[in-house]
Amino acid sequence: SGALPFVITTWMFTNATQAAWDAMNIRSGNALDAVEEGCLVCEREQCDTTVGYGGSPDETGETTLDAMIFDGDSMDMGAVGDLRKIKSAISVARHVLEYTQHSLLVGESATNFAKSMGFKEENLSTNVSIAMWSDWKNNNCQPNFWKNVKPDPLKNCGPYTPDRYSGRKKSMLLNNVGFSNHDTIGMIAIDINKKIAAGTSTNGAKNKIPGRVGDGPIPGSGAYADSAVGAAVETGDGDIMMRFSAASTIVEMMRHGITPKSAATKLIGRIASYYPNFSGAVIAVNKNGDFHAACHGFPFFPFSFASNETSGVRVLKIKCH
Ligand code: SD4
Repeated sequence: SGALPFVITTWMFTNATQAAWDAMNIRSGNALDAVEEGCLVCEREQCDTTVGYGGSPDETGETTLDAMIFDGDSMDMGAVGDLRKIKSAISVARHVLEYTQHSLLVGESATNFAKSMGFKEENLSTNVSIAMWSDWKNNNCQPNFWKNVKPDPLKNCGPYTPDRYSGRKKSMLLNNVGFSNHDTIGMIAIDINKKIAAGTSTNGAKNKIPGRVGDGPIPGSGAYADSAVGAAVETGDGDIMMRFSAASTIVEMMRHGITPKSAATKLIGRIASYYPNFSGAVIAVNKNGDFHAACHGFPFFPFSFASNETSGVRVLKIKCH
């Protein structure tokens, strides 16, 4: 910690972390460019199949994307939720930031906005996402996100296991540590001018009800940044985490002198006190580059970071409660 500039990213999305680092240090971009370029790598690589196209089909089989980018100097941001048929959600979010006075655009209207900005309309389904969906559908499992409707235990409705779907690259499985429905990329970058930016990108939750938007594009929930204080990002069960405004709560705690470690741990503990079975993780960073992660509901949480002190990208793992 303490070495700036600095990039930190949820999970073992090391190529994304490297791209963000290079954006600042080779291509002399700012923290915002770093977050966009880093998240774009995951959208292209379909990190864990939970970022980008071809993952998390909704009840109708469609993949939809959520993304946000947050500028901690200006407190300006842009986000898209339930974005359809456009692959690079983080760049559409950047366009919302750069070209509009809005913060969040959703659904088909967000698609139309993206098209008007020159983005290409594409089908986000792949053989893998269609296999995920038809497997769920054909096993006649009940929807996963309806209260009081449980899957039939006699049917093959168990948790999604990636190896059941051929065509999925081995490298895409590395990050699956018992947490296969929720792997947002959340990224924080601090550049040489001490500008802090944060962002998220995800295809949300598998078998979600159409129209569902997760925590990712919600300012103060999926990510929050304030260059005067620090930033936080989260990953996990967004439907639950959204109720706690985790990222902005952590930043406000740090503003009042609480350490990243204590802020992250307290927030995760508070969510767990209501939802003992939730899965999720947060990363908190202060403006000096001190960081800490906290997690719940799975054995451990890996994340990666890069600074002048790490030659290349380094991966850390913390144990969860
Ligand atoms: C969501 N939070 O839409 C996202 C998914 C996720 O880590 O975090 N994955 O619920």
